[in-house]
Parts: sequence; structure tokens; C-alpha cells
Amino acid sequence: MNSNKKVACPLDCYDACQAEIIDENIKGSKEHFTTNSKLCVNFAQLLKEDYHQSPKFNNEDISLEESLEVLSAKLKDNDASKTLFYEGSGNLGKMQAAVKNFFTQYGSTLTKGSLCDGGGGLGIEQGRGSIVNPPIQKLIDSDVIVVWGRNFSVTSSHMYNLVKDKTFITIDPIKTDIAKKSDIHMQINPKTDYELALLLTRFANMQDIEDEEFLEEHSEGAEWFFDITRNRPVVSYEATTGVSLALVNQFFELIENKKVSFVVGLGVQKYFEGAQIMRCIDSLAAYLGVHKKQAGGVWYLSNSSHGYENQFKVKSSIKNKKVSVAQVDFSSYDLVFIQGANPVVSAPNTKAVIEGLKNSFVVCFTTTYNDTCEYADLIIPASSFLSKADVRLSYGHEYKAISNAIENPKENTISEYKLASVLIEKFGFEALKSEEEILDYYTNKTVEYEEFETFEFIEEVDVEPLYKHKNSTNFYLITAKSKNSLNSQFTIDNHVYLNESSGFKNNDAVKISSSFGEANFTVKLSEDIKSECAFFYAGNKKVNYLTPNKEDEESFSAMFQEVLIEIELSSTL
Ligand SMILES: Nc1nc2c(c(=O)[nH]1)N[C@H]1C(S)=C(S)[C@@H](COP(=O)(O)OP(=O)(O)OC[C@H]3O[C@@H](n4cnc5c(=O)[nH]c(N)nc54)[C@H](O)[C@@H]3O)O[C@H]1N2
Ligand SMILES: Nc1nc2c(c(=O)[nH]1)N[C@H]1C(S)=C(S)[C@@H](COP(=O)(O)OP(=O)(O)OC[C@H]3O[C@@H](n4cnc5c(=O)[nH]c(N)nc54)[C@H](O)[C@@H]3O)O[C@H]1N2
Ligand code: SF4
Ligand SMILES: [Mo]
Repeated sequence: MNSNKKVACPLDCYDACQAEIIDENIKGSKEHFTTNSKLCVNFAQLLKEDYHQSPKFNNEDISLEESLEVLSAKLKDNDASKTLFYEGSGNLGKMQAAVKNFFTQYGSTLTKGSLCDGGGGLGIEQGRGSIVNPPIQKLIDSDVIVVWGRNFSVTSSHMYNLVKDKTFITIDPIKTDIAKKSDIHMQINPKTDYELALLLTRFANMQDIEDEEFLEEHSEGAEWFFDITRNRPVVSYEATTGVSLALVNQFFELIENKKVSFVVGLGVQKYFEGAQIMRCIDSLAAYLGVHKKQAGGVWYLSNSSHGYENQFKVKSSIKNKKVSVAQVDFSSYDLVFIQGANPVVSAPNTKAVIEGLKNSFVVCFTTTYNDTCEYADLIIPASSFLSKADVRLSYGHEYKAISNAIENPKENTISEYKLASVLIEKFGFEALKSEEEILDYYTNKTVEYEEFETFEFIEEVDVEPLYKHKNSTNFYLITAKSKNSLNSQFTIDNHVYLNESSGFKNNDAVKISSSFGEANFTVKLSEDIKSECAFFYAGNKKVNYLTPNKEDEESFSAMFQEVLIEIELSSTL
């Protein structure tokens, strides 16, 4: 085994921490800039996971070799285009991509879009050409951080630790941990962030604090963008966004002559027009001139692979059909191969997901027996991250983390690279590069940060507000991450959280319905939740019964919050 004994946290999280083995204990690396010796509760839970004991076919234990035989026989029997390769983000190491290489060569249908950051990512790309965060030092060197639709101190606790002494402004319908630490909390109505961005732009102009040099030299379309902000009287925004003009004034007092950063999260873009909404926020930031400065900028979930060449690329002549991940119909495939995902909990419209899985031959390639494995015909156990050499890039900052294999793979488990290699050999496809070559590439390649050339402002905004369909009985649906879970993994909280003004009481059993489905929940009251909002932690086993399995406007991605829900007392749980 390798003497370096480094381990990258494989979990889907901005921080991408680096751990190492010190005196037989796993500790956060001191030298790794963002990790700074600390790990988190989810990493501790990951170490205690209950891994699969054995491969299974029709619920019977079989050997690993038999499981690979069953899979390849099935694949040989099938029309490749009637198989689906579905990959989640259970492990964010680069080596995960090996399996996709096989299924691409084989001819499977693949997915496009994302269950996560797709809409917002596209919005940034449309404005700046690529989705790249500025170097983290620019965040550290800023004075004021505007946290917009992101639970910064919980979902990227290490990035937060580097800047925790700054002045914060939070824009979020929920009184999150970071909202409580902020000088200003704008408790915005859901899906009105583009309106607030337009309003703030209008104010910036009125106060003459737009960045004229940036607008003239590095951008296109600023006048068009500014024109949109003039379409409405300023006071009309108060009622729709729920943000008072007094707070807007305070916002400008706080940022005046300061170096400003925007740290934007998923919350703003879980809607049909997620890309447009994000682009409005990025346009506001550009108008204020936060881009291209010595300090400050806009951070989102960056494309961590930007600047790297995909080491698992297949020949360009191979073309696969792609379906939108948000609206996959599992039943339309003869075989579905699921890797590192738990769509029964994490994908939208749970009822449709389960019905679909029941009507297909389902292969689950996962480390643990998750909710989706209940519907699997074949389970192939993936080896633990501790036994797989890998490299982890981050979508939050520019530091990478290295993973050495520090233990032997458990019996009857297989790594992604190994599984792909076995299948590629069985089918006579083009072999992967060697593991060493791939790992060396990702370990040694350095990517220099490059500023975008020209910023293109959004010049037309067409967003259908949810508040148009709001009445006195329905609620906005909000989901966000929990400190104690990582998406559907670890400690799961299945409650619905409501404000006291909802009229419900603690522990009430309620039936919640939307036009996509219904489910029962137990109520917890919390004054942190904005009235008229119903809050659920991501990973809640029932919440996605309520969410739309439809794609957003432009990015083929999920839009979990493009829905209003009805809540009634129920006699059953
Ligand atoms: N502890 C922990 N950390 C995690 C994860 C985890 O599960 N647990 N998951 C990881 C993953 S996969 C991701 S993608 C990231 C995501 O991390 P974040 O970007 O922080 O995403 P969320 O927690 O989904 O939502 C962020 C915030 O948006 C708010 N919000 C909801 N709707 C709106 C709206 O309309 N407008 C505004 N302004 N705000 C809104 C929510 O209240 C919430 O506070 O976190 C990663 N880190
Ligand atoms: N309503 C609602 N739904 C959401 C969200 C939300 O905010 N609200 N968040 C969305 C977001 S941001 C995301 S990223 C998705 C996440 O959705 P998924 O990508 O499906 O992630 P998880 O549900 O955490 O399931 C990951 C699974 O990967 C498996 N796994 C872990 N490590 C490995 C490994 O090394 N190899 C293999 N082969 N398998 C492994 C584990 O068994 C685990 O169950 O969920 C989305 N769903
Ligand atoms: S903060 Fe994120 S990357 Fe760091 S150990 Fe925890 S889950 Fe892993
Ligand atoms: Mo995510």
C-alpha cells in the first residue's frame, strides 16, 4: 500500500477535503489549504457506513464473478440503445468516469443535464463563456460577502471558515445559519431573485455606483440590461420580493466602497427559468463591477473539470442518444445501470421513478444498500473509497485532493476502473489508459485561472413568477441540504418544517399534495421558515413525491421548486 496515506473525501461537497492517516487515525490534512486539519460529521459517518456484503441477483447472494457474468450476458442480449447508463454523484473522484466510458462505447443511452446546478451553470456560461470560480484568495481578500441562495456555513463549512470574519449579507427565504450571522438578511420570496437583482441594479444606477470602466471595456449589452430594470416602479418590487426598500438602502450602505463577493448557491435556480435567474444575478454583479478586480467576484458551483482533458474520452465517431436526467422514464429501457446514485430518493417524482424501475431490469452499482437497491435485479458492490486510488477536484475552490488506496478492497467488491476494464475486455472495446497514467495526469496537471474576456449581460428576461399562482391555501416548496446528511446519505430528517403562522402544530400528521403526487409528513414548527413556505431537508424520503419530473427551460436539468403544494391534516402517517 502507498506510504503517503492520503485520502480525498469523495462526497459531493464544495470543500473537497484532503485527509491523511496519522497514527492509524484519519485526520484532516494540515497542509491542504481549505481542509486546514478539519473534517466534518458527514465524513465521520462515511467511515462508519454499512457496505454491501455480497453481490445479489434476484435477491440471492452470488459471487462477484457471477454478477459480472449476469451483467455481460444481459448486455449481450440487449439492444444497446434500449439500455440506460445513469450516474449520480455518490463519489466525485475522477476515476468514477471509467464506467461511463464502457457504456458509451457499448452504445447505451446516456443522460444530459443535472439534478443539481445545471440551470445556474448555464446562466453563468451564457454571460461569461465558462463556469469558473475566481481563485479563493479573492474571496478571502473581499470585505463584504453576499450569500445568495446558499447555506454557505453548512454546505461549504471549510470555505466559510476561511472568511468567517467578513461582513455578510444573506438573501434566502429561510433564516439559515449564515443568515443569523449576517448584518442584513433579506428574507426573499421564493423565485423572485431575478426581480431583486433588477431592483438592486436600478438602485446602483440611481446611486451612481455602477462600474463604468468595466461596462465600457469588458462587457456587452449593459444598456439593454439596465433598460429591463426600468420597466417597473421601484416600490412595486417590495410586495413581490418581500424585501423592503429600507433593506435595499442598507445593502448599499454596507457595500459602498467595499470589495464585494457574491457566493451563490442552488437556491436561486431550482426553477424553470433557473438559467435566466442566475444570469440576472451575475449581471447585477457585473454592473457593480465585482468581476475582474483584485479582490471579490462571483462564486457558484464551478465546472471543476474546466481546463482538464477528459482522460476517459471515447472516439468522437461514437454518438449516444441522451435523455434529460430530470425526466428519465426508467420503464422505457430494457436495462438500467445505476452507478453512485439513489434516484428513488434524490430524483424528482418518486412515484414515477419507482414505477419505472419496477418495469425494467435494474442494475445497482453502489457501495451501500440504498433505497434504489430495493428495486434492483442485480447488485454489484462498489469498493469503498479507502481502497481506490483517485483524484478529487472541487467545484468550490481550486485545490485538489489526492486519494491513495490505503486498504485492500473488501471481498466481493470491485472498483469503477476495474469494473470498466473487465467489461471493456469482455466486449473487445478500446482499452482505457492505465490507472497510473490517468491518476498522474489529474494529479500533476495545473490549471491557471483565466479571466473571461467579455461579459454579456442578459438583455431580455422572461420569467413566470410562482407568486402568480399563489393563493391563501397553498405553499412554496423549499428543500435544502442538512448538516447531518449528504443528499440521501447518512442521518435523514423526514419532517416538513412550517412557520407558526401556517396554523399547524408540532407533530401534526399532514398529507401534502402537488399536481405531481402526494405524501404524508409530520410537522415541525420553526420560526426560521418564512411563512407560506414548507421546508424539507434534501434526502427526505418523501419530498420528491411532490416534485416535477420535468426539465427546466434550457439546461435539461431538474427544477425541484417549480411547484406549489397543498397541506391538510391527515389521520394516517
Ligand atoms: N452538509 C451538507 N453539505 C453539502 C450537501 C449536503 O447534502 N449536506 N450537498 C452538497 C451538494 S450536492 C450541493 S449541490 C451543495 C448545495 O449547497 P447550497 O448551494 O447551499 O444548496 P441548498 O442547500 O440546496 O440551498 C441553498 C439555499 O437556498 C435557499 N433557497 C431556496 N429557494 C430559494 C429562492 O428562491 N431564493 C433564494 N435566494 N434562496 C432560496 C435555501 O433556503 C437554502 O438555504 O451542497 C453540498 N454540500
Ligand atoms: N428535492 C430535492 N431533491 C434533490 C436535491 C434537493 O435539494 N432537493 N438535491 C439534488 C442534488 S444537488 C444532488 S447532487 C442529487 C444527488 O443525488 P444522487 O447523486 O443520487 O446522490 P445520493 O442520493 O446521495 O446517492 C448517492 C449514492 O451513491 C452511492 N455511492 C457512494 N459512494 C460510491 C462509490 O464510491 N461508488 C459507487 N458506485 N457508488 C457510491 C451510495 O450508495 C449512495 O446511496 O440529489 C438532488 N435531489
Ligand atoms: S466538508 Fe465536505 S469535503 Fe470536507 S469532509 Fe465534509 S463532506 Fe467531505
Ligand atoms: Mo448537488
